[in-house]
Amino acid sequence: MNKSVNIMFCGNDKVFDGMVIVVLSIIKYYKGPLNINILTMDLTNIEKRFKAINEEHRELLDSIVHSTNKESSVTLHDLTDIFNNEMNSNNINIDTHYTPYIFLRLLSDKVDGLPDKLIYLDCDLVVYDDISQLFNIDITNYEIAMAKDFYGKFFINPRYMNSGVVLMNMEKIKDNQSFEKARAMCNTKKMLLPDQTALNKCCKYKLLLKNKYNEQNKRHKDTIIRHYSMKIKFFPRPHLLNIKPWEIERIHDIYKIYDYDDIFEQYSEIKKENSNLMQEFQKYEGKQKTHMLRIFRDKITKNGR
Ligand SMILES: [Mn+2]
Repeated sequence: MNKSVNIMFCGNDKVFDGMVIVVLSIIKYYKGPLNINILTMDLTNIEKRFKAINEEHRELLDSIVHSTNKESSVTLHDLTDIFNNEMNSNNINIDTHYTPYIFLRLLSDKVDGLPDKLIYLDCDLVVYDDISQLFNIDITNYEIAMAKDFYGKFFINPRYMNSGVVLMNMEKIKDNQSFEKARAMCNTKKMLLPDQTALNKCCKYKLLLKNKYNEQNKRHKDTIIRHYSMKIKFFPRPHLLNIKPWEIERIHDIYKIYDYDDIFEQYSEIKKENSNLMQEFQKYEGKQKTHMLRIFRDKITKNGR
């Protein structure tokens, strides 16, 4: 049996479309076994739309990865109880522009059955080359490995890293109690980008990844992962642009990106056949966008923070 590439996704059913696109783009280039772990939770008691990823979603992803490798697997982990115990009741960052699902990956040290080494991936990215290149990077002596944050390196600090792609060494993370510290920080300190800032601050041994593993601006020749995170545009006036990889028309019309149309085709086919599991409207960016614009303006006019 080949060594598998271990992947972790986090979220609710709203990001499932993104997960499908990430997985389709991974198996386009990597044909070996994948061990995919999804961390999810049901928070419908907080908001109706906070629904967990369910067994049917898992089966669909499972059938997708099996199309290229029979040894691949998809496992669902329900963290509702763990989250409620660790972060819900006394978390001062809970009621912000972000959903509580951003905290899931900070709970991964509490989950039984996760592999010791894994790649956490956001659901708003597209893989353009063999993912095992990232997985095989040696992080024996580090807790995590991340690439720089495209805007954070200007606005926050030059070493500020983006948490959309994180190669994790779970053993080291547990030994150093890094995520425990990160959770405590999120529960007690008001932060603009809580989960990402906590990861940056509470993990002591971080390896800096090359930008090609988490390219947030545009695809270059060597780009392995393109992360479609929010963009700041200056013309005709400063504004934010948040186009996600599953928004086919906007990706085409605004970004003029056509280089994963084959993935779109597969995605649309899957969506047609599984409309009950996929999203009709995926845009829940309103609050987040307003918040980010405020951070951005504050930084520029220097009256923020
Ligand atoms: Mn992202």
